[in-house]
Amino acid sequence: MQDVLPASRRVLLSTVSSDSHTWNLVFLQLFLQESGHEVINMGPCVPDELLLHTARREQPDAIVISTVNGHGQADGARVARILRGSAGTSHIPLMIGGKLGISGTTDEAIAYELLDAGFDFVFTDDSDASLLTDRLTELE
Ligand code: B12
Repeated sequence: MQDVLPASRRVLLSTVSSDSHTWNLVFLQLFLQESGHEVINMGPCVPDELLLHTARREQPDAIVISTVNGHGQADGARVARILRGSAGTSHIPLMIGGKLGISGTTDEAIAYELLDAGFDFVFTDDSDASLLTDRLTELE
């Protein structure tokens, strides 16, 4: 019997404009690449406009945003609305994860706010990273 390999996705990996943390991005890049996905890593402190233009140009299979400085709640919601409201990016699956708020705890209310702003999937800090690869593999 032949093994069925999971689908390989082209992922645009970013953080939000205020967030200078970098090792979360390095971790996710390596994790996704080792899971068979292609990653375009935009690095820290990505301005909304740069993310918008890069997503429009690259047409990735998914945009994954990692944020840990606590401002993902506000910055993530803002950039989701921009990506969702723009021709050329509104159709791209959008995910966010990390430490989403400033309280340091898992806040379900923040997750719902981010879903409401336009994210397809929200991963809280205690989410198993394998859930991310599951969601990527399941994309149409
Ligand atoms: C190193 C560090 C810094 C360095 C960053 C250097 C760099 N270039 O990366 C410096 C000193 C610059 C820094 C600054 C700040 N930091 Co800092 N920092 C840290 C520290 C000590 C380690 C972060 C790290 O590298 N972890 C290793 C990586 C691999 O793990 P991770 O970031 O936790 O990510 C994991 C998960 O969150 C998850 N994950 C992350 N993203 C995603 C996305 C998806 C989709 C999924 C599925 C999972 C996922 O997977 C990762 C691996 O398990 C943490 C405390 C800690 N011990 O975690 C604080 C911490 C992240 N920092 C914090 C804060 C508050 C700040 C500052 C605001 C401090 C200040 N007042 O200036 C600034 C913000 C700067 C900015 N503009 O963003 C807080 C955030 C609090 C919160 N969100 O509740 C923390 C948690 C410290 C604390 N306990 O208060 N920081």
